Amino acid sequence: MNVLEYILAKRQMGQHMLAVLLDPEHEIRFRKGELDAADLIFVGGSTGAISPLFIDKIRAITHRPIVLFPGNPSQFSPQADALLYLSVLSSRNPDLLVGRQIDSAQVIAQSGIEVLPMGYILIDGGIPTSVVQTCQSAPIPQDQITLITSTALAGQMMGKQLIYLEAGSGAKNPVSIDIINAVRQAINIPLIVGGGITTPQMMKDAFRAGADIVVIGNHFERHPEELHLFY
Ligand code: 1GP
Repeated sequence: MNVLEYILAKRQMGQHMLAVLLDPEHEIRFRKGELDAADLIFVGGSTGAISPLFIDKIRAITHRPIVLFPGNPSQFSPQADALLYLSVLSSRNPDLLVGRQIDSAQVIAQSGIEVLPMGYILIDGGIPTSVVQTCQSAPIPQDQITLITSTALAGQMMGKQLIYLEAGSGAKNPVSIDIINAVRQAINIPLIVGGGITTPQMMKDAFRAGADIVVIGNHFERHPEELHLFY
């Protein structure tokens, strides 16, 4: 079963998924088996390269699928199980919409890695997050729900297989319940939500509003021992 089939199968069974985001520039603080409490392991989100050794280290401690979530085209490692092949749909910068994808297309295709086409929508998280700086693209204000919903819907109609609503790592304001709700009503592909989620209740609220996958990075970097509390 590939990663998309795994996600769709869980979704069909009505199961929500927790993705733990690991930064390749930081030490992995989880012990063997602990990450199995999550459903997916995302790797990336910073500027640092992703070494094969980093993927090997994760594999040594968990059987969960390892999915690349690159901050730039150099964050690629064929050792992972799949790649979130993202297009920043909230941007009007052609480089983020299609340019970087073209630059990395040949290498990715030749690697044979599973590619997951994903519409990535930056939403204002209340503080200047690194993802906004990396993308150099303004996030959509949280009150522009119609624009956010239309952007997600356009992504689905363009053939994306996943939509990611991103408030940015360490966001003060996570993506609101109203936004998740509205986007859920509009699309029928898996919906990922992340940025600033730090408690089991916040995760559950996002699931209840319609998120299929919640991504948590910062909180588990500080408190890896709390992962089991989220299930
Ligand atoms: C960032 O959405 C992810 O890309 C996770 O954000 O680090 O705030 O959990 P946090």
